[in-house]
Amino acid sequence: MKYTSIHTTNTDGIVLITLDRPKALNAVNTAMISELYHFFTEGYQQYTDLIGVIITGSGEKAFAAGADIKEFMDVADTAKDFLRTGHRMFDAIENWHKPVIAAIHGFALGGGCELALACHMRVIADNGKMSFPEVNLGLVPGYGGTQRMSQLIGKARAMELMMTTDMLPAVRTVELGICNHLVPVGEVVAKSTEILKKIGTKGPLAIKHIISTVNACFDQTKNGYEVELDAFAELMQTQDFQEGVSAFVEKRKAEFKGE
Ligand code: DAK
Repeated sequence: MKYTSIHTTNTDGIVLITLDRPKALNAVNTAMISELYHFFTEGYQQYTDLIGVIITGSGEKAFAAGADIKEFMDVADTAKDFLRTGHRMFDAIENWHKPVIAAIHGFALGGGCELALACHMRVIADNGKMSFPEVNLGLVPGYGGTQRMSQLIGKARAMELMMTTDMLPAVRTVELGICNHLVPVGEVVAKSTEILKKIGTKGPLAIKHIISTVNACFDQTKNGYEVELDAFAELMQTQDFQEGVSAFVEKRKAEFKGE
């Protein structure tokens, strides 16, 4: 698939996905949704030794200023199908087997905020701002934002944020636990890369199961404790576990193969 709304670059197993619609402040349109879905389900397979992915926005003003308002005016009759296609993409990111970090500068609004929330972690620049403006348009967040934001900050704060459309400054997003780190403008990708490089020294199968077990905590169809038991038992059968223990005993760095 040829990407037109995003572009990707790979540096030492860390793929940087740049949302590439700077003239529209990287508003999330249908093409961007299908390209991101393609990347996280098929496109990534072209890269070997992948450690993780960083998603960022092009231009200086925004990570993404929402779903593309001009586009979704035309889809009122098929809104549910439209949203389900979006959900499928956001879920693919949330449940991806390797870490995904949103590197946020400027506006992360509405659907752009929801995209950041679907990632496993968030690094925000000091000019970053997050908000849900949907009620200004007579809507609710539709790409999982009501759920993921409530999971992160709790019911009362999520209610206020979505009802008032207050714009959260970067420092507040970190205080509330939405973003992991606050860094100067221009350093979001570097900080995200630093985190992924550290994760890249760990057992990849264990990292995959950290994602699935932590996600199970927020999945009402799953018993997270059972998911954890299964993950632990499975990991004990792996060569990575043997390698981790041997490296500890031999006082050397482990070299994990993801097997
Ligand atoms: N969609 C489309 N274009 C956008 C956009 C957006 N969300 N945000 C900005 N742009 C475009 C502007 O129209 C403008 O384009 P031109 O006029 O130059 O052609 C260009 O980006 C630059 O924007 P501004 O000139 O407005 O820049 P400023 O610095 O003055 O203002 C701003 C920046 C972020 C405060 C402002 O652009 C703004 O308020 N943007 C809209 C924010 C917003 O309300 N976002 C949408 C949230 S609601 C659905 C599925 C999902 C959703 C809805 C329905 N269905 C399946 C039906 C989700 C909805 C949302 O995300």
